[in-house]
Amino acid sequence: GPRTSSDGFHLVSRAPTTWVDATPIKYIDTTLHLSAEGIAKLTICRPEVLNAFRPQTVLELSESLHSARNNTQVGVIILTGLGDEAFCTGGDQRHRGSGGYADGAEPTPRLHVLDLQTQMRRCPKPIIAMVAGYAIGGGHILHMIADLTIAADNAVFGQTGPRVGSFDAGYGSSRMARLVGQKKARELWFLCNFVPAADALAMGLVNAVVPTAELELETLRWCRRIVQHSPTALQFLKAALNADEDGAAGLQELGGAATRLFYHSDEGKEGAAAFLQKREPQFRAMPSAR
Ligand code: S0N
Repeated sequence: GPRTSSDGFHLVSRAPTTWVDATPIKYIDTTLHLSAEGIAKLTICRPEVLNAFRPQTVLELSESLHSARNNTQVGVIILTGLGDEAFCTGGDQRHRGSGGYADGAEPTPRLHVLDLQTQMRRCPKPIIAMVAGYAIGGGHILHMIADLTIAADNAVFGQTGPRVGSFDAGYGSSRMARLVGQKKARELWFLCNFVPAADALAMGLVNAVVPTAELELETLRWCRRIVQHSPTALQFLKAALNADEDGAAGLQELGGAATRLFYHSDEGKEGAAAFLQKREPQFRAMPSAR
């Protein structure tokens, strides 16, 4: 008969984890949870607007992502929305004015979420979008930028830009075309039709679809698998896969990761040591791969 799977993924636990609430006291729109298993979870908590984001929401997500990145115990980051109705429905249209989004705390309106997109893309740790319900507009783009997406069977994906007088001509366009191809990307943007979970899976827009009640358990299984793996290998793979799309910025990311590794080598250390000791570096005496 056919060989059974030998990658061992079926053996990885789908048990619940114990979340510790690490949300800073000042947060009002989002939460941050940590698990001792090396997992961070960022949750948008605005179910009354289907988890649409306002500037405050984006600011909090950005701070949490920064803190999860800096936390050496964290190996993988989940981004999600509170409840089963929505992952995120994009920019809160009540906060949209001329020139962007504002909630009174900013000198001038702008598109805060673009900074978050870049930060997610540059985060050296894998980010998993855990999507139940709507992933629409700017929320759909956040899921596309996440490294992986696990969807509940009630998930719905799509853009509304042309319907509400908006568009994302950055990652929201280029990333989508890479994921689903130019024809489908143009269909999603031009027609603003929504895609149900099963179709999203067939299009390559998501990695897996599971019953809504099992969404977090299955996502945890993927997280547990990832945290078993070499963080440096994962960082380089993310940077390499980004570099193919991100031009000079992508090369900077990949190159920076390489430089960081080089600093650990005898040859790298010799340069700094020689400078500080005011002597000529002895690079040729160092073991090297050449
Ligand atoms: C998701 C939809 C289709 C769900 O419809 P449904 O099931 O009928 O529910 P509703 O009754 O419509 O929603 C329940 C309550 O939630 C509120 N709500 C939902 N989405 C938003 C939102 N985005 N902003 C504010 N409120 C929202 C509803 O109003 C309702 O509240 P009540 O009961 O009080 O009336 C449907 O809700 C829908 O179509 N939502 C709007 C989706 C949308 O258009 N999102 C914005 C799209 N644009 C972006 O996200 C751009 C993001 C961005 O920042 C950006 C990035 C790059 C470049 C440009 C931009 C840019 O903004 O221009």
